[in-house]
Amino acid sequence: MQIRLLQGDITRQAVNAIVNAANTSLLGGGGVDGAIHRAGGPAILAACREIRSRQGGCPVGEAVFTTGGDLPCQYVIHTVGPRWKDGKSGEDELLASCYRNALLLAEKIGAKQVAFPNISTGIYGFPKERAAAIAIRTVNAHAGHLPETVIFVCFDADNYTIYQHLLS
Ligand code: AR6
Repeated sequence: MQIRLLQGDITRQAVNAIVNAANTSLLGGGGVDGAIHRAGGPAILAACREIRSRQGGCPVGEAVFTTGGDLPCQYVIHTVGPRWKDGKSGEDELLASCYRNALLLAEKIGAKQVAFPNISTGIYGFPKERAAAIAIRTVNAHAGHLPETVIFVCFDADNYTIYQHLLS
């Protein structure tokens, strides 16, 4: 598995699948979720509503997938990160589950390249360094399966610097 790092906007990534840091409602929100729904158009929300009617949203730590709509990617894998509380409420395990379940879903749909944002490190307040270590560890543990390429797309300079350091 190849791991790549870049700083930028995940909605511009022409890969098989990008991952969304959604919430349990799957109805959109701020941050990267808002950006994905804005750039991807109504087809993504329509697909999310269909999933909601089937299974009633997406629990924290799990993942579902939809079309990429108008985005240059084929699929969006929506996962729901944990809100940071005190670090003793299962946040680490739930964040690892997000990456693991998104990767398993990517494998299932045959996605060769997958781009991840820094799940939970924005509105949900997860400490960035701690989240990056979990993300890298969980992606490494999935090596040997699809996807062939994982791209960490950092939006903010802090995350980019942290990943640069941890991946070097
Ligand atoms: N491309 C890549 N990364 C981005 C982009 C973008 N266009 N925009 C923001 N980020 P956040 P969370 C980064 O807040 O913490 C939503 O309202 C951002 O810099 O998007 O998991 C959902 O609906 C940060 O590093 O997600 C939920 O309610 C990372 O994406 C809640 O926010 C995650 O920040 C989820 O909070």
